[in-house]
Amino acid sequence: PVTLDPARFTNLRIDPHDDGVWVVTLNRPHKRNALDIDTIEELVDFFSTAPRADVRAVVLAGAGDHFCAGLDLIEHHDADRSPADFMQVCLRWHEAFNKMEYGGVPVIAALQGAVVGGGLELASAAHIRVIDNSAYFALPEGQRGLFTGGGATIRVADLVGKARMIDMMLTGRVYQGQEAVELGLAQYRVDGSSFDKALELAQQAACNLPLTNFAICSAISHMQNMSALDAAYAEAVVAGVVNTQHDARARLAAFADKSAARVRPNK
Ligand code: 1HE
Repeated sequence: PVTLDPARFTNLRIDPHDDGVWVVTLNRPHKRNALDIDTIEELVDFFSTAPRADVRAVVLAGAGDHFCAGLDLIEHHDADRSPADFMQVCLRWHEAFNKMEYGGVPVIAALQGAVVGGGLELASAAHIRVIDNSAYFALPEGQRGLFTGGGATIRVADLVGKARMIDMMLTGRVYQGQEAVELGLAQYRVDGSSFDKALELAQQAACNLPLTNFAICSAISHMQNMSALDAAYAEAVVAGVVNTQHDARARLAAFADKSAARVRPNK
């Protein structure tokens, strides 16, 4: 494995736990965790390295009352970028978020307060999203004279559907609470702390075999981009590798000798 030294990160706070869960916290609460270039580069660094650094699952959180306010509008304003410059910025966002979604390490987003614009683009690249009662989702780009550039046209449209995404951008519509769960913006909503729930889910995911999680957190996303015929072929290849892995033998043996837990309905 390669080393992933928490000390090399500034805008992210990186906190490895003994069980292989790493907590990655956007740490510019005074700027509502707006995504400037340096933060994006740290996300690229972390999520490019994590799959090779024994990171078994990630909780992605935001410090303070808001998860993330999206693109750093002040940096963008001050930089007065050319079209080509901003295209390059967007390509770095895509690099970071693609490494998250396709990297093979489960990423659980713990959301509170504003999850807006690029903040929603970031959250939608996670594999599971958990909200508390303060969380709200929006795409205010339309009102700011901007357009999404961090993958929302793919991932947010995928979560809520094209028509809802267009409405969110045209009218600034905000989704929160149970409605956000029903739309698929989040999979869990808790009355208490979204961080605690996200950590619990990450700990559960970290108990799976890493190769299995790699398949779940990369193959399914890749397959969505394929024709059904190619996806079925790729599924067979992935299952060929994953379902014959040496480390799975003990789990299968435990099922065979009846010592493994059975799947039961919720109480
Ligand atoms: C920021 C940003 C930001 C806050 N860039 N600095 N995103 C948006 O349009 C969301 C813009 N932000 C907001 O609507 C609000 O700030 C919040 C709802 C997130 C939080 O409200 P509030 O009242 O708690 O904070 P605030 O007073 O608005 O902001 C506190 C500070 O954070 C203030 O800085 P200060 O130095 O004056 O104290 C704000 O300037 C700063 N701040 N949000 C920079 N976004 C690849 S394309 C992606 C396209 C987009 O993401 S467009 C952005 C959409």
